[in-house]
Amino acid sequence: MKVIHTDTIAAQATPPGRGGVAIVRVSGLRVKKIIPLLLQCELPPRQATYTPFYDENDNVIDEGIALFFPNPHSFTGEDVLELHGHGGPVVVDLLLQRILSLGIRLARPGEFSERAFLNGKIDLAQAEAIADLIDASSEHAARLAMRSLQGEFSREIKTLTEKVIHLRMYVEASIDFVDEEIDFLNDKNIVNSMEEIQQHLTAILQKAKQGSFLREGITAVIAGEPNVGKSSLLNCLSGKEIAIVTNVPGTTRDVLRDYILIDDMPMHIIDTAGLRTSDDIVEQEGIRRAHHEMEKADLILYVVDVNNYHSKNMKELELPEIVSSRPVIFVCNKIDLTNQTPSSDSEQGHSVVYLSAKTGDGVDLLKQRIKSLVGFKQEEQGIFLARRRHLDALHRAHAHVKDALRQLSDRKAGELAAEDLRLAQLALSEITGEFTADDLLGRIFSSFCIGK
Ligand SMILES: Nc1nc2c(ncn2[C@@H]2O[C@H](COP(=O)(O)OP(=O)(O)OP(=O)(O)O)[C@@H](O)[C@H]2O)c(=O)[nH]1
Ligand SMILES: [Mg+2]
Repeated sequence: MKVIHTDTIAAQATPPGRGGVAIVRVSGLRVKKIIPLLLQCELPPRQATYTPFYDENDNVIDEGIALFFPNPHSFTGEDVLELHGHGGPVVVDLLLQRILSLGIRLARPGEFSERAFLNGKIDLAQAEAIADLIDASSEHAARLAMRSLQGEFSREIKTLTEKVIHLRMYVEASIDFVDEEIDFLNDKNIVNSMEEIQQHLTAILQKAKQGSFLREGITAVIAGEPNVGKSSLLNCLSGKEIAIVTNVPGTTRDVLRDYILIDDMPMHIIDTAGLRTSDDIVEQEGIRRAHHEMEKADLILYVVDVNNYHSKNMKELELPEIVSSRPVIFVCNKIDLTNQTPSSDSEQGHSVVYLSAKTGDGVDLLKQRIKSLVGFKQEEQGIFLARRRHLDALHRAHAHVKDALRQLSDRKAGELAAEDLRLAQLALSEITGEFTADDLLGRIFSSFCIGK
């Protein structure tokens, strides 16, 4: 589907501020008209031309390289002009003002990518991969974003969607031709295909989940009683003196945050107020906030002082209820005081790491434990840098296929199974953007940078 946009858009594609080169990009129907006005020459397609850029009084604003990409062979699929000039904020502004005076408007964030999507140059997952590549916080994430941009994720989703469509057609045809005595409800092929699709979906979900850790990071909340060394652990993990550490119980009141990489896995770490009953109104608020953060956490690092811990059995620890409903690692801190060696164990079904936040001994073991607990693997083969919306769509597709199987095997309801397959197909096609609501598109592209 080719969408014709009547208005032509322009924006600086390079970051604002001073730099060697700045690029201004223009896309749309008016590009051909403004080239002679702006450059006083014609541009051959896709060839670099060194030329002055003129204002309305024939004064030279700047000079540099001009490139013309006639449609459809451009990023947006429209006529595109790129002007590479000097990277000074004032000169770029003058050039943009001149372009805007020629009946062109400033592009919204992500509008070039949105046009590329609407003109069928890239699908939605690829458009998102562009933003992810720009925003990548590690080499690993950047490589994965590039692979999605090249269409690897989309291809996998399309293959799966085709399998669903194929099966759906088969089921629907079987319903229509019941007279021909095709006993499709007992057709093993249908059930087998559904199970195969379900397995395929599970595998993709697994890879996508891995990728979503890489893209969005996990949130780990450090919690525990006062004075056990929570803030010391935050400082140690982040390598900065973020939190105040004192031997006064109840030092931390506010929620403190940092963002770190554990071998390329991004993690938001949050330090919280020590949990205890307190009459102090400020501390009470801090404890309330600590609970609030724990409720949202992907992982809780529950810190205990090893000196107290040893005298207790884990069962005797007075844990807040929330701790039992989240993945948790028990961090037995201050082993330097007991001369223990760092270790990583499982005790009564819980992950326990013995370390010293003061000396840093054992902190690497904690990092390894965090990675294995969230299922993070270093190898990137087959992982997709998925967004939450992709995971959500994959989960829905998975649930619909599961329902379809149930309709067929338990209730012998062929029509309902066909409907479930249709819903599974719809959920999958949201990922590549074949069926996506306009407001979702708006939300996705508005988070892009201007000029992209
Ligand atoms: N020897 C030793 N002391 C530690 C260790 N970790 C923390 N401490 C000390 O324990 C005291 C409390 O440390 P914090 O990091 O402030 O503890 P906290 O859990 O954040 O305490 P609150 O904010 O009051 O809840 C400080 O005196 C730290 O120096 C450790 O591994 N070994
Ligand atoms: Mg603290």
